[in-house]
Amino acid sequence: PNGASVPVLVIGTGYGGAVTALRLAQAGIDVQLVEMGMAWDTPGSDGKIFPTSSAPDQRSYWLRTRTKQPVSNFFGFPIDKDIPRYTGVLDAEEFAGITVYQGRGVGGGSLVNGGMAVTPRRDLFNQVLPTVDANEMYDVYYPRANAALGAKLVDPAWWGSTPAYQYSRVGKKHAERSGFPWRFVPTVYDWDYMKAEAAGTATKSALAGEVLYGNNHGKLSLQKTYLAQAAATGRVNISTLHRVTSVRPVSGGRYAVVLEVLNTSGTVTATKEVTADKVFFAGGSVGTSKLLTKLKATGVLPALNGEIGKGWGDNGNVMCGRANHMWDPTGSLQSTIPTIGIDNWDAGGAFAEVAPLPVGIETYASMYLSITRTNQRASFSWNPSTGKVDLSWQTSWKQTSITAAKSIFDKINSKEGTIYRTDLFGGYKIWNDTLTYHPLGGAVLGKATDNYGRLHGYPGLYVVDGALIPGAATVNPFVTITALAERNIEKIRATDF
Ligand code: FAE
Repeated sequence: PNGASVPVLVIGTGYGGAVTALRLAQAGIDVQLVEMGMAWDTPGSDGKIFPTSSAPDQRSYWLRTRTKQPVSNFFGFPIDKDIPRYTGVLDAEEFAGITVYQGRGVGGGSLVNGGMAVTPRRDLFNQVLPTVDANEMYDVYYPRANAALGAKLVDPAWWGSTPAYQYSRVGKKHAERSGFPWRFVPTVYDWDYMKAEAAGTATKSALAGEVLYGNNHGKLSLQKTYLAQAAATGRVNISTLHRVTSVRPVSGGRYAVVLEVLNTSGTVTATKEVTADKVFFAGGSVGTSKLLTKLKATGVLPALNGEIGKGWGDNGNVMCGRANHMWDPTGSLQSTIPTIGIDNWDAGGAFAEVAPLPVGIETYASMYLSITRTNQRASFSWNPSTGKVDLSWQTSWKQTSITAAKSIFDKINSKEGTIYRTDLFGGYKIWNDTLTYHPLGGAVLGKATDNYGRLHGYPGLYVVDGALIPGAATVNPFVTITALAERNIEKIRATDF
């Protein structure tokens, strides 16, 4: 309530926020979580919490009046449509040079993501986080994170025979025939549930195209893992449709946090102020960076250092599709949960996930989301004339990523005698080079913060999310975000409480 005083306030309920809440609560500390999105625990009039993926409705998007589908065209035809403005689950946040997709609601990105739980290669770790002890991470914190997230490998025998992974098998075959190493990656989907979906004994979710606008079943989102454990301690409270707009120091080394209460149309219906001993920023790379950039520039937190808003990257994301021959169908049934990655990091700077195109009919398309090596980094800055935070990313910077991804797919196309699809992203584009699913950085570990996420200039303020990671993770990022949060909160709990 307005005027309340709490020991710990956590802004955001994604990976960083969920880890922080659980570990502090287990240590006997009361935690107040604040989430701008909805709870996603109540079915709509159709009896489902999340909408059908083939029929996006207002639940699909965060405060948009038109959908913005990452694969925007179907056999060349645009498929976006008007929807009512609503506090939906997927935010397609548009900056000048890039659209950044993010989850909104209790669970953050875990509500909408593909569930690929990938640990970076050990030999690449110090390129990702140079100031972090890799031995500690691989011995303690990655295993702890993967266990709590419920990351598991698909049963290879089932994978090898189910129609739902025909597209993955084609992807693997083509990688192998061009000499690229590939590997199974763990995921956070309940594999027994997916087998039951395939057998027709459970309500379909991954096998019904659900993922981008939420999974009604099967997905081990944070609501089912970290946040369920946190709730079980009895020490965690979550306020939804509450957006933090300001954090300022007050007497006694405490902080006043200003919150806007939203209705489901996104209108602010009330403003509250609460005080906290400690505030953890867990709004995700973009959410945390925007907030800190604004608070520094507007003189609310002037002692934050010059690294705030810097070191932001897109994890080198670029998307493409290939057109297979008639003898290589990818299947009309495609599980939305990817299971394999093609590793050409050393030779070409690309790790490509074999992605689904779950449209319910045979498309002969092989889809890929590539994560690539790129040194392009953008900065957030406060724009006083619009009252918003801008991002300096330029679309042309994706060329490095396209070149890296081509190191895999040009070779496969030439080996298979196939071509790129030009009917998926509009304008005959081969590459979707205008988006990222993996925003990282903006309050980088060891720069904007100390080596454990303590913000310079303000004791009691911490960054605990993807903003800490300097722009790239070499693979899909949520396991690294989770493991880093595990490492940092262990230290902070032991020394700052
Ligand atoms: P995040 O999960 O984004 O949580 C931040 C939370 O804070 C959100 O719930 C926000 O609504 C909330 N918030 C922000 N600002 C405020 C504020 N001012 N006041 C109150 N609340 C606020 O942050 N990663 C993988 O590793 N594997 C995948 O397969 C994968 N697939 C993806 C697919 C899609 C479509 C998308 C969008 C992402 C995918 N990701 C994947 C990325 C992954 O979900 C992302 O890196 C993490 O969710 C980031 O975790 P954070 O804790 O940083």
